Amino acid sequence: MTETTHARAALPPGQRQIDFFPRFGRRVDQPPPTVPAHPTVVFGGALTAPIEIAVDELVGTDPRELHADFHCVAGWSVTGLRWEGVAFAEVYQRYVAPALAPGTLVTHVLVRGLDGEHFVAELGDLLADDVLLADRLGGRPLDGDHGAPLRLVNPAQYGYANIKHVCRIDVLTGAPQAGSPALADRLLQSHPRARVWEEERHGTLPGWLIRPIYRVIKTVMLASARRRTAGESGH
Ligand SMILES: Nc1nc2c(c(=O)[nH]1)N[C@H]1C(S)=C(S)[C@@H](COP(=O)(O)O)O[C@H]1N2
Ligand SMILES: [Mo]
Repeated sequence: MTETTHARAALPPGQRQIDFFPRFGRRVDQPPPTVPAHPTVVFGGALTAPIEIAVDELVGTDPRELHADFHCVAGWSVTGLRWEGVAFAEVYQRYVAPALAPGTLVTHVLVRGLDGEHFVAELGDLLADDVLLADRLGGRPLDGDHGAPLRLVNPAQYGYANIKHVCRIDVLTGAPQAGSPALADRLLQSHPRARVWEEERHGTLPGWLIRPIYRVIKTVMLASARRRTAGESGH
């Protein structure tokens, strides 16, 4: 079992603990994506050829357990989640590294979900010991709310880096060119590293400065997440 390397008494700066794990994120207005009968992950980018691996095979028969807190950039945290899955570093060593042409220097990793959400992380941030591709939460298979069939779990990074419904992982030899984002995306711009203990909430503004805007979003979105949860358990 792995405890998160950032197991500390307090929460990261600007975070408040909540007592349930909401379905959250930019796509909450849509239902969770349909999971294929035999889900796979395609690895591509700087590989000599893309490879497709079944989720079951990726996770294997000896899953790793990770106890960790989860921190959303909007300011809520849940503590003591129990994930099971495979270490990202293990997947990288087993499948990705052998498929690279000699001399290829991977710097970044683009992780994509079935709903189209994605995040580009630095490779080093994903090779940490407590980064998992998880297929189970709280002793049960991941449900649609929290990222079925497989999600990235990196407790050191804000929720938006913890891509759900993972279906594709591209390794890159440089940071992708930033496009020209829409105004809303510029306002709530992600940080390339998104480390929670450094409060890297935002790409250009200091984390504490953007807190009030996120606090409003958190209040509104958590209220509807709570209503949805209550509605479901009422049946
Ligand atoms: N595929 C996908 N992954 C995603 C998101 C999303 O909308 N789609 N939202 C992100 C954000 S902003 C957060 S806070 C967490 C929320 O995870 P949860 O729904 O399990 O609480 O998922 C992250 N990963
Ligand atoms: Mo988030």
